[in-house]
Amino acid sequence: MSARTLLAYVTSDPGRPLRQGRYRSPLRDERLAAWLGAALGVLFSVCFLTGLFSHLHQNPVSWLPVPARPAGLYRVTQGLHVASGIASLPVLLAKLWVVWPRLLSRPSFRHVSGLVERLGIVVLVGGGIFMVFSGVANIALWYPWPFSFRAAHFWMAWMTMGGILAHVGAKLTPSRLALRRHRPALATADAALGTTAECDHDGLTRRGFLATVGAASGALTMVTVGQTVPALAPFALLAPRDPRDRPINRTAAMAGVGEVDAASGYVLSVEGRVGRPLHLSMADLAALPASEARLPITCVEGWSFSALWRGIRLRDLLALAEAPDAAEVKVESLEREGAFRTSFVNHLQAEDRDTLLATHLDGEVLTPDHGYPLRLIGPDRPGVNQTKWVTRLVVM
Ligand SMILES: Nc1nc2c(c(=O)[nH]1)N[C@H]1C(S)=C(S)[C@@H](COP(=O)(O)O)O[C@H]1N2
Ligand SMILES: [Mo]
Repeated sequence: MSARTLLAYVTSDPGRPLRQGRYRSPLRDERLAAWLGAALGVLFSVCFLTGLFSHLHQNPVSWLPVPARPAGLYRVTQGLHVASGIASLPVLLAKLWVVWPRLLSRPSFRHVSGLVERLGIVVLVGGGIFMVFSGVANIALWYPWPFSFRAAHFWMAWMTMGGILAHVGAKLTPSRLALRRHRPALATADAALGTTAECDHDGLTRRGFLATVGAASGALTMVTVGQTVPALAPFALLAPRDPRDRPINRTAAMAGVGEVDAASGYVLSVEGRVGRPLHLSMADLAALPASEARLPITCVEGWSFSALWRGIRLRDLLALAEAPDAAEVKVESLEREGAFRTSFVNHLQAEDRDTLLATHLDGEVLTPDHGYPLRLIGPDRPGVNQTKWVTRLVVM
């Protein structure tokens, strides 16, 4: 059976469950679709813009270096990114529920614009579901797909936003009209949806439905956002990681980093475009002046915790190595392979007084899993760029 016959079968055979109008609900109307659409538009836009900021951090471009200040900016934007994505889940489901009879209706391709609109909706619905699903799966560290999460999540975001813009363009006027009307006219759009639209029915009212969706969305936010908002940490029942435990995604063992001590021959090298290359033993490092900074560590997955870090300022090491002004640095780990074994520090972040090669976390020597003997920690950087087990700095 071809896909086309199958679609015709489920949507038009009077005995089939998905036949249009089979499930009559007065809630399936344009006005509710418009409200849910507006909410999704806001949530997806916040998600998209904060996602672009995160992408810029992880795929730096030379003409737009991300500043080091405000130090907690990435913590806020990435918290918003994950929270708005999670909050959109019930809204997306509700919107699909409201409009699906129309999605399954037999398309009329008499006008090219109708075909274009329908194709846009395929991108929009498929993209929206993919974005929310892949994002939530990534938080759960679950990768049930063969492709790169980051590339797919990034490119699909553009396609979904394109679909949203086209959809908003097509629906702006009808939605405005639907929102302005107090009682929707029975004969128009509602009839096209195959539903009746009386307001005096026994089930949920439109307002009640919206309130339920809003409450579901708020509840989901409430049980997850504590992974990045300390005051709400006790309620973060559904967050996969508790920031109060200082989560670790990759342990020293997972990264293949064995025991590091004075006897293991560890050195920190500073090389590249420098006047005086450095090779510092653990004793050399201990003799350098230490500084302190209170900085958050913010995983792209949405959890964060703030801590007091102590270590050597990156800019002091660069000065010692006689690096040129506005130097940029590639930071390398003892880890042999793995996507996050290196990171890039732009000149704004390299010059910042709080960008440290940390030796201590909250007054204690780093544990091997937190990056002993030396880990990068800098203001306004995603967790993936806070490289652990640092052994080499290459000045560029
Ligand atoms: N070398 C190396 N550094 C790394 C990683 C890694 O896999 N390898 N993971 C990063 C990620 S994704 C995060 S969120 C932070 C977490 O730091 P923590 O493990 O000390 O909490 O470390 C970062 N540093
Ligand atoms: Mo992370």
